[in-house]
Amino acid sequence: MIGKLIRKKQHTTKRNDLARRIEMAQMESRPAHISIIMDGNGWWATKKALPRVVGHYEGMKTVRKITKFANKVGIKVLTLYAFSTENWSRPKTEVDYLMRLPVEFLGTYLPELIEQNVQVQMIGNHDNLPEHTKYAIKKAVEQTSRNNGLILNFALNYGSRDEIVQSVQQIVNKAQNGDITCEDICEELVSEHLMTSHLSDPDLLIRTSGEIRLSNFMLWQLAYTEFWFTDMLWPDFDEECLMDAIESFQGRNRKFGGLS
Ligand code: V07
Repeated sequence: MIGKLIRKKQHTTKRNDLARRIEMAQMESRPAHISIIMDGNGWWATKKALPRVVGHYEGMKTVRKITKFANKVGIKVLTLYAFSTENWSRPKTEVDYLMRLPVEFLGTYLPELIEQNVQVQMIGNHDNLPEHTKYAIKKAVEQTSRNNGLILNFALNYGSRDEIVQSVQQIVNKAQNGDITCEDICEELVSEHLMTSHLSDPDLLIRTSGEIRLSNFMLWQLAYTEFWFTDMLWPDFDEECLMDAIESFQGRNRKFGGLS
């Protein structure tokens, strides 16, 4: 009985603490755009002697939790690295499972996203995705296109070098057609030809699972971004972890504010 009361008290304290942290964070400039490399899902499952796909499923539930929370904190854009161009080299059964997750996620949570005024967007090359994946995404993008809350931007079959190559091809094409000259090519023009042309660059990048690298993710866009790495595996990542990252970002920004 006493144990139960203590646990209840701890739970309430934690919730109040988080509410206080959100309030504090909202008093300072928040990162408008957060990007996350959601790593450690397979390892999370393997550690528990479960099939890797169980980790992916749990990771999907974390996506829901973090989206809801980011929206509540007032983040404008959340870009999530869901599937890289390199992920095709995984076993076929795992790739097939991963390609079902957008369908599963949107089948379950699309009504909730609509209710929360979230706008679903996508970056990556979608030509070679399975039809069921493409259909689910197209529907979600269409049905949320008039929402003006958080932009939930999934990077799916995305590779940054691939994106830069595509941008260069488009620019050269315009130059050959005489639409632009060599002198017109500048940083803004390159940015305008990336898949993120309509978005601001990320202010904060988070990578879970202890890996300290970018793995071909938003190489151009991350030029001035603050990085935050954690050993936490993505299925265990929660609201408090995101607040830790946001507070760390605000702490770093404060220092720059003092100097400028
Ligand atoms: C995937 C769960 C999260 C951890 C990373 C790997 C596994 C959500 C989506 C998704 C994608 C597009 C969309 C709606 C949902 C997803 C893949 C993998 C391929 F419109 N989670 N998640 N897609 N994982």
